[in-house]
Amino acid sequence: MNQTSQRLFFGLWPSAATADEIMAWARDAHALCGGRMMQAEALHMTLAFLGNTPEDKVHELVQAAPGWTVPVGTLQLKRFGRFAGPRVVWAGPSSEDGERVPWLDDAYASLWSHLEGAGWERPASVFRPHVSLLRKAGPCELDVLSRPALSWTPEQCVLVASRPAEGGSRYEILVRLPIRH
Ligand code: 2AM
Repeated sequence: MNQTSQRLFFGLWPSAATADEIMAWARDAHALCGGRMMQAEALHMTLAFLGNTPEDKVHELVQAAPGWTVPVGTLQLKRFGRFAGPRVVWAGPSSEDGERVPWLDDAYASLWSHLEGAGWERPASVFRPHVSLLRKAGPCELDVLSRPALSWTPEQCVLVASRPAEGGSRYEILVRLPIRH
């Protein structure tokens, strides 16, 4: 196929072991809310969504991103949440600073300052870190769900192409960025 653009995003990717742990959250949420459960290998936390990107820009990013170091720490997934519009149910982090996790905000800012240097525009919307668990979920009262905090130190920050596939999207990792603990 002669592609003219690719749908891109940057995200933090869990190891297979952490993804298995996150799937326990997805199963709890699915029992309550229904919808379509994410597959373990597709779980991630989006840091920057770029959307449809022309091939020349994809090429530029693939060349530049291996030189961008992203600071990474440990986060605690502690809460379930829901985006009503896209009907997504997610797992989200908390810290002593409430819902903000300082190193995650730093990782977001660091990645976006690299992207701005490459001509991309930082979104005006607030960064709401989350790992999507369900899509097309029904309305549900998430307060009844609780799980022990799940500790996650992301091993990878990656540039990913999202391709349409049966039953959802298929994600292909294009670049692994260096991380700094
Ligand atoms: P999600 O992180 O809430 O699941 C690839 O599509 C990834 O980018 C998904 O993880 C998705 O949402 C996120 N994404 C899709 N469309 C988006 C948009 N318009 N703004 C921000 N993130 C988006």
